[in-house]
Amino acid sequence: KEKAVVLDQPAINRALTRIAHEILEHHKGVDDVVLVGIKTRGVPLAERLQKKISQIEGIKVPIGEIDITLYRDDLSHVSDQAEPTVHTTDFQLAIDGKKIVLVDDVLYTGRTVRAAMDALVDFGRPAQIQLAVLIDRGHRELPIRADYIGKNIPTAQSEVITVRLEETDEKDLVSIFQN
Ligand code: 3GP
Ligand code: 5GP
Ligand code: MG
Repeated sequence: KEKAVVLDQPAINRALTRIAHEILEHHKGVDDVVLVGIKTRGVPLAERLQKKISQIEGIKVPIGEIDITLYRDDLSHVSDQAEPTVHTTDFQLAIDGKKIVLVDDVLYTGRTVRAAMDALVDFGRPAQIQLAVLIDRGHRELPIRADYIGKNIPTAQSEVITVRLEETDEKDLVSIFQN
């Protein structure tokens, strides 16, 4: 059951604009910055950040994607299930010495991000890995945190955040559901 809208389309857009500025400010530009979206919805979010950074700075940063498959058949018992593992990666990107910003829609236990970091360090030796998420819903099970956050939403474990994006779901809307 849908309980509340957390971010509407303008709010999502403003959060991503802010994050684009924060990335530029932190890195003092875009030198060696690479955006890597975690499938599925991290990918369009990374593309939107790439577009915003290019509108602000006039430079198109490289972008990659990574597919973490969750071997979890019941999403409501996420943390009881097996570890997420890397499914496929299309890494034509050179990541040695790069400052990678992983991009995902929701940060929860941190296990997906851990798997993504494992995959990245298998590919090369990035200078730095940061994390940008649209929503941090809490309940971390690993010592992982995001560097750039659209919105912190304290949730109950039984709640689920639904992220809909125009690219995948026809409209931009983040809401909170109670199973
Ligand atoms: P995403 O691929 O865009 O990230 O995990 C697969 C999909 O299921 C995710 O889409 C995510 O949006 C959705 N999902 C909704 N609730 C949960 C949840 O509690 N855990 C996980 N792992 N995924 C969830
Ligand atoms: P974690 O590995 O941190 O537990 O979960 C991160 C991944 O699971 C994210 O890619 C995200 O898509 C998905 N996820 C976890 N919880 C939720 C949630 O409440 N809503 C949505 N939409 N995705 C979630
Ligand atoms: Mg995701």
